[in-house]
Amino acid sequence: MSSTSFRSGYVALIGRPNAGKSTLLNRLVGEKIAAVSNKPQTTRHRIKGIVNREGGQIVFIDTPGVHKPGHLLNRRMMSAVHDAIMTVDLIVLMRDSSVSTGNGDRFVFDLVKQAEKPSMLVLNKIDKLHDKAALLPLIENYSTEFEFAEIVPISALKGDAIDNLLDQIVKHLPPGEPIFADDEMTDQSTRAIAAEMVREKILATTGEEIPYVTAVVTEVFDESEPGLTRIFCAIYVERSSQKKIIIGKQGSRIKDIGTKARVDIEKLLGKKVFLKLFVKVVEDWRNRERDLDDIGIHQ
Ligand SMILES: Nc1nc2c(ncn2[C@@H]2O[C@H](COP(=O)(O)OP(=O)(O)OP(=O)(O)O)[C@@H](O)[C@H]2O)c(=O)[nH]1
Ligand SMILES: [Mg+2]
Repeated sequence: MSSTSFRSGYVALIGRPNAGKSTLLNRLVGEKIAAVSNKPQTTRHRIKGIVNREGGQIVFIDTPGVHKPGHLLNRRMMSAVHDAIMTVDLIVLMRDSSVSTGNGDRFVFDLVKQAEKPSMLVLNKIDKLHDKAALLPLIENYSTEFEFAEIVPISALKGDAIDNLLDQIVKHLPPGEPIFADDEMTDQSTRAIAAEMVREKILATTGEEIPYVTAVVTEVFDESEPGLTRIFCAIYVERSSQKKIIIGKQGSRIKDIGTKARVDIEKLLGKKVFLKLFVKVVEDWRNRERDLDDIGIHQ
């Protein structure tokens, strides 16, 4: 492959919460680097994932799902979306094809339209459709309003049509050299991914308000002992009643969260992990600049 035909660039994954953006990112990168859950607003900051193909390098930017911001946390999440849209070469608008259109869709769509950049529409979760003909009205609806460079139906979960998606994306990137070395996978530190894995298990094992009032920070990441990484993570909640829920009866829930998160972190590091979790009550952290900075959700 001559260097002139090589293509490279940044691609933003944009969409409503739960569209499957982080599921796709993990699949493309081939490692679990982003938290995934069936609760909306799982992703809180931009996560880069680098994918190398024969003819190009794609730097994906996973973003928080587009929603109406309430707390300062949510405002920062939405500015992460705007910043991503501004800086990329190509926008991938991702939509859950198994749910019907709502007002939120309109809002995401307008964001993409206003960017005036090459954009692709990815219709995800086709594995949930009994009849693929259900895609047709969606395709028709979207394509009358905007000239998408491509419309690609996929299943991020099952891995259907992913190769084709990557081919289509590379085609729409500008010619250029690789941006990152070919052994680089993400911009996320292992300590940040460890915290996200813990948060993912909290999202999976709790309901109601807990997912939204919880943040996780890795406070100790000690690799001094060969073959064993010691990780201490602080779980932030806003009230002591929420702390009780996270801990569970005789510590059963926090133990379960720790065991499950440890499995994922060990897989990522390829090493044994000692994981210690503790819960901190930090009132109103979602509205405080300092706490958000500490948690790694930057402006
Ligand atoms: N059946 C099916 N489920 C999927 C597919 N892709 C993602 N999901 C599920 O959809 C839910 C949301 O997935 P995420 O990847 O966390 O969605 P997201 O768009 O990153 O969500 P936010 O971070 O909240 O914006 C999870 O339960 C996934 O397992 C798919 O192709 N098929
Ligand atoms: Mg996500």
